[in-house]
Amino acid sequence: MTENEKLKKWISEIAELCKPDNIHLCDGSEEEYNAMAQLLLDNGTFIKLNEKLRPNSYYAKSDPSDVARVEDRTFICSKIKEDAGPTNNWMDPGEMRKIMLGLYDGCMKGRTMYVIPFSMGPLGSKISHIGVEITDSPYVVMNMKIMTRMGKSVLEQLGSNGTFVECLHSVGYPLENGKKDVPWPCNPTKYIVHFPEEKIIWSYGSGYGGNALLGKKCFALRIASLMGREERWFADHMLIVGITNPEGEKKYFAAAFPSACGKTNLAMLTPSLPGWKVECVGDDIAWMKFGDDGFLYAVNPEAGFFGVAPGTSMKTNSNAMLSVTKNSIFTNVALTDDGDVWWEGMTDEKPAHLINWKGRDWTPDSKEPAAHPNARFTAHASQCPVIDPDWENPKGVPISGILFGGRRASVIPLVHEAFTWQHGVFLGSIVSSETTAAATGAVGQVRRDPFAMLPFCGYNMADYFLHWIHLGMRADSSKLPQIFYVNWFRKDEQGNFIWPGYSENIRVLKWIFDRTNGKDNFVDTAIGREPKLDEFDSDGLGLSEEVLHQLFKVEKETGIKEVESIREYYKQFGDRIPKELYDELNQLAERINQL
Ligand code: O2Y
Ligand code: MN
Repeated sequence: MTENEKLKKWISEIAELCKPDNIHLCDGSEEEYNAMAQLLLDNGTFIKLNEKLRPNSYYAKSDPSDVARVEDRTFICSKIKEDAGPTNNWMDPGEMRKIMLGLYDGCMKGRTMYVIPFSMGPLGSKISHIGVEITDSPYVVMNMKIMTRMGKSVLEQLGSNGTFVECLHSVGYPLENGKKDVPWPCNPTKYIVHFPEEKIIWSYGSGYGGNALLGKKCFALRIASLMGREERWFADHMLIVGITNPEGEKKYFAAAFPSACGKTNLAMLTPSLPGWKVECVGDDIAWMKFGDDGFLYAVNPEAGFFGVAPGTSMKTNSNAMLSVTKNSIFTNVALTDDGDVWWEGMTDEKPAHLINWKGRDWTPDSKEPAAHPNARFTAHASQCPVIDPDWENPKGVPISGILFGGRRASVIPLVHEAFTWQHGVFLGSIVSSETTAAATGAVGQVRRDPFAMLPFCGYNMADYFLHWIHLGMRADSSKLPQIFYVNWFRKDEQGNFIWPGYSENIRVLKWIFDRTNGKDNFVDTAIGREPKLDEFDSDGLGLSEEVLHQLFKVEKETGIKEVESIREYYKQFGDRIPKELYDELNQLAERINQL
């Protein structure tokens, strides 16, 4: 079993509460993975994909009620409500404990309880941390095998007295008195709960994605953000890329974007400019700690991609497509007649017939989509053709620049740089994006998503801003990453995108890269440093002078409105917003008024 005292005790406590028929301690072996797959095939959860077309890969469709993270059921149960802040759901920890213990009582009857020891980050790295997820879902075990380093090696690392984050998960579908299982067990009652003081995660009722793979959003962001505040490091919703210029110089960058802004596409970018190379360290989460040399180092705590499938194609992200050619799990995509997968946007031509994610016949004339908009692929990072050679370096990779971004049709230019770290934290705090058809609610509404962390910060977002300011103050400013803000989505008056995006984004990265070498390729504007137009590489794009100006335009009228909107948004945090951010806002207002 395990020699770890804390783990032994916890396993027996949870077994007593959840009352499973069996307990299985996961060793992380291929045999175990295959055995789980067989269980899921036997249960009708999985269909094996055509071995010739998609070797060693599986297809699952979830219950139609269990298709995405449930933000309204996600809670930060700190002792004091204000510590969770106005942007998190909160409940008293004692009250929540009572509810959850009631739900967990006997919830694994008739099932096996799987114990998954996992490491977020390369095993043994000073930046990494260990968790143990207890779950009654073999689908979760298989996804955790791809998304984390898990099993025997982690138990060895834990030893007899190592510590770990407790992550408890149940689909909430006990099989009592001979009740038959269903392909996607789940429960209409769902709770995704975090106890920040104890650093414990309790999840109930969902088998999907971030609700169930507790190493990802729950641990690597919500709980890790708390750990980072205590231990002076950053847990952030950021991709990490290595960029090499034609002269062979390599630098690493981290970038935070709200959803539907092409994060995975940027993480695996195929540059249009000759001689430039982009390599992927991670596509979703970065843990960043200061090294003994004073520089900031990042690791990707994950070992795989849980990427959104619709919209991914050989044109938009060939490296993601090539990452999922084998050994992958697909959830809520559509099934082709020859036993492969398909989703909207995958090919120009739509297949004549499919089985859609609801298990119904589908043709191009169908009214409902083939794949659910949040359909996912799970694939190991090592399968990515442009995975960075240092993606598992226990030291992490040194970060030269941090990018924030969002989807804005106007107001925000293609790229600007913060004047200082503090100004950069201000830019992170005001990240905003316009809603797309993929999100619920009205299309085109501006939503603030500070640091792209709104659903993922384990404590009061205003205190999180202060944490970023404090770590910057403590650091050697000459060694801090420079901070940038990008917007690929600016539109003209007719509503057409004026920047080509995708592979051409390397042109923006090139300017950023040169800035981190101190190149004098910028002009100061009211909002930050922007490219000197003759120093920005737009050769061959065929953009008119007018369009180029429009890409970088900062206007007084819209700028004043933006300042007002930021003031309004800051109000919800009351006096917890750091004074430094109001200083930045007031200075911005002054500069804009002088336009
Ligand atoms: O719906 C889910 O559970 C997946 S959400 C997700 C998955 C991978 C990367 N990012 C996200 C996100 O919501 O930011
Ligand atoms: Mn994400």
